[in-house]
Amino acid sequence: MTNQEVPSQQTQHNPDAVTLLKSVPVTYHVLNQPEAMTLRVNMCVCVSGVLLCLFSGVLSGFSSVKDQQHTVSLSGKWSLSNSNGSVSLPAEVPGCVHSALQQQGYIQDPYFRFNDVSYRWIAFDNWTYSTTFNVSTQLRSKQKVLLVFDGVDTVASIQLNGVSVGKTDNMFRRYDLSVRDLLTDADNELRVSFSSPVLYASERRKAHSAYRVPPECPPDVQKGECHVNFIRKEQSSFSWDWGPSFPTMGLWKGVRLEAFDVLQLIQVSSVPLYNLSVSQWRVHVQLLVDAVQTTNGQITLSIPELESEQTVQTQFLSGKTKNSITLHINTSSQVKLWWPNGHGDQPFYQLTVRGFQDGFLVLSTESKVYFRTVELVQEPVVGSPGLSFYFRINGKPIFLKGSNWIPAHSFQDQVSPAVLRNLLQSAVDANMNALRVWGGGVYEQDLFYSICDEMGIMVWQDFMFACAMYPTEDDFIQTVREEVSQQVQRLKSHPSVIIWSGNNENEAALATDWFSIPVSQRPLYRKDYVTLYVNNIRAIVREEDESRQFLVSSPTNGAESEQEGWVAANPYDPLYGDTHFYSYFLDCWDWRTFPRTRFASEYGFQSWPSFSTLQPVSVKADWSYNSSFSSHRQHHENGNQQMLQQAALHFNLPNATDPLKRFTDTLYITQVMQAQCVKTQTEFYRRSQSEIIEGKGRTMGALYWQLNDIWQAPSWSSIEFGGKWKMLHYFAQNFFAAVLPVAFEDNDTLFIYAVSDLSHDLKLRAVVSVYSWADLDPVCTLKSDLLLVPGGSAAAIFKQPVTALLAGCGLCTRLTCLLTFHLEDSGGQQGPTNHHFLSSPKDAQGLQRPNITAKVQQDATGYTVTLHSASVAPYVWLDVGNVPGRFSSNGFLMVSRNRTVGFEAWRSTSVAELSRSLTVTSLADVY
Ligand code: BMA
Repeated sequence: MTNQEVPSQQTQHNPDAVTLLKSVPVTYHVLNQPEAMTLRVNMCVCVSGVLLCLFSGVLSGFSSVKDQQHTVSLSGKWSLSNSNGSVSLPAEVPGCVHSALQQQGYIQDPYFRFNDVSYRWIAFDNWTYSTTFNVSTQLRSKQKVLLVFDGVDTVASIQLNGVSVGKTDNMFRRYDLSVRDLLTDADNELRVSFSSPVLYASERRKAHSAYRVPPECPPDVQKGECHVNFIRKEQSSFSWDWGPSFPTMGLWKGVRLEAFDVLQLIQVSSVPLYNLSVSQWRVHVQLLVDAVQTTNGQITLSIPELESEQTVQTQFLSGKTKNSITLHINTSSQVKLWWPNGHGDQPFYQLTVRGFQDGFLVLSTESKVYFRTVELVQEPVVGSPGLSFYFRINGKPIFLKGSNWIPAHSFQDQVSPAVLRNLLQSAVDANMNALRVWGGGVYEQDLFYSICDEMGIMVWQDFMFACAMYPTEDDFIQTVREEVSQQVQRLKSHPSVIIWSGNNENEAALATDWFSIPVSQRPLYRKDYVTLYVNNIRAIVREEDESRQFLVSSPTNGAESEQEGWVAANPYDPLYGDTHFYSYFLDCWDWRTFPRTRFASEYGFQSWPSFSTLQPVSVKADWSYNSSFSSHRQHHENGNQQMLQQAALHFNLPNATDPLKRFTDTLYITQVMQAQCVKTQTEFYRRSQSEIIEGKGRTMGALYWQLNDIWQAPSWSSIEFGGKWKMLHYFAQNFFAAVLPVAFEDNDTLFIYAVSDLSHDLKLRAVVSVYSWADLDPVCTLKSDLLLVPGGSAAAIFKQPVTALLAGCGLCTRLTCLLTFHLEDSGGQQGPTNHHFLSSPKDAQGLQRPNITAKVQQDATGYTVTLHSASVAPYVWLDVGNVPGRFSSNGFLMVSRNRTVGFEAWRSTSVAELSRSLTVTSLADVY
């Protein structure tokens, strides 16, 4: 194992320097600000090789000190063995058993074909991680030494040098164990023995004999394990309707020793709060500190860039305690605000925190502070019996555009920074400004939230409870309480996090009786629900974080649910709160089927990933839509049939005689269906933002289900496992554009709305072009009058009966023609060009094979593909197989003879490779 001793916070000093410092007062200047940063060293002494200095004057940008803390990382190579010792191998920490077995060649890729089932045994065995390490005498001489585990997955007992030092039962908690007296000069042996999470969950279920806590098991189609609600672990790790069952075990985050004499800073958080009445910002800083003994001290906070500094006297109490201090920001400072993507920049300030004891510096840390306010507005709506439900950031109502985030891999150790960055960049590149971290996965790693801060992605953060009832035994509640308080402390400094939500769909599960609970027993389950989410989780969140609201569930009626005793009669009520809506059989091209909700936090349709994503985990025998592989990867009951049924409403289904072509065409048609369905639904939500119709509307959020995938399988995602964009993600780029024209028909009248997320008003007109399916030149073009479209609104800009429109346009009928349209102002086109089909493409007359030819080229800006088409081609899809990267646009309607798109490669490639790999498919090609 690696055994690196790193002094944390302070730099090691050369003892030779002591003489100099002792006799000559030295003044340190920090570059650029000599005055503000002056520090006098009055005296220094050297104790056990550690330099202790007494300072006076203004401290900043410098640290040295009494309490030299040591961090010894215990991450690296460990040993791993199963319960009877038949398997024994090296294992990386952080990591998990499955990853270790794969890395050492004991198992194949767990994602290959049916391996999720073949490797089921792994999670039924018990596994022990062990390591030996040495520590210096210096470290052992410290007053306190903590053995810190940032994440233990999940049920384990920990032994140091043969002595039991702790037990764990919650993968979402950090554990720190006091171990100083157990450390020796010789090799120290650390063992972490994991119990099978599957067997543990089942034992907990048995122990809870009083009543069942449903669902006991997942549906058979998921091929998963039972009773996941009895273990505080990623709920989807026992299988989900888009994911495999890999109940992991392991040290999934870092392990280290922390040694100190005075105190140890465990967590620092900073929450900016704005006082409207005096127009002043303050930053509420909380330090979670572990002190060896109670001492008086002093804490200094400063944000030099805002000329704000504050020093308070404090007491560091013995043990683990929170110290809260408020830094008032100088009112004359111009504070730059953090904005969501598309609404402004994401500036931050550096906050410096220093703690002193008896004049000695005992803690020192720096962190980023982003200033923004967030409000969830639930207030009466004119013309409606319900309440509004929208977010106001820095006083500005913001329409949330985005998706839902699930774990990016079954094995969290394989979620690299590059994977996170790529997925989040893809979200931003599709004009998203929000993601919901869904409650059946994990609280994401710090980097996820830091990237969201940087990119302006707002995060709706669920607590990790999903689609189930949960037990409320005392030990369960206690571990959840610790989990919640640690997670809130860890995440609350991130401006990206705008709301906490207690769980995924558990209010709905209770209210609409998913689990057939007898009426007489329902009060019991309601009581458990309120105990867990309201009396415990909500209470802790409110105590820890006054800057954000807490919703008990998603979906929920929010304030109305609270009125109804936390479980509303209909949590899906479009008049209140958020909704989740799925309907696979109703025609998704018909906007009337969608609820005109205040906020759509989930909705979606499945599709298959592309062939290049499936190929590495399958063999030739699997490459048909009816293969056992295709059924095996589908975890949603009847999902494969549902996709084809929905697709068949508007498209001819692929019927090629060549089996491989038929398979790839079918993958394509599922993506076309999904992209078009989610487009229609999202456009409906965006155009509903300014209207109230029959009390419903003022929709202020559209987060489709789901952004990413956990493995290579059919799902609701818009990005495939591995990062490849599905057609839906390319569509999202357009349907989430800041300025968007949306068309729909109501009683045979065509409406075009202009939707704008901009802050300023626009004067726009709609330009509508009518094309014949058989011809690449427009039949006619219509223009509306200019209309004022206020920033942050949706306005009807064009209205005409379809029959009149077609009659004025030559020989067009619904079957022979289609429309494209865009918005323009005096400066030219605003937003993307959109289209509206007047009939299902399967009924279109004149649609032909376009015989598209493509030429790949490379210029100074990168790779381009120039297409040439012989006729109108819907859903033109470019695919370069397994060359990772993305096109500038894809899946588009081609109504021109030529079109050039860019390709951004994510690794080095060549014109030759791209030309070889490129396929171009359009709708008529699969008929
Ligand atoms: C919602 C989500 C997930 C699920 C998805 C698709 O209910 O919260 O639980 O994966 O629908 O069924």
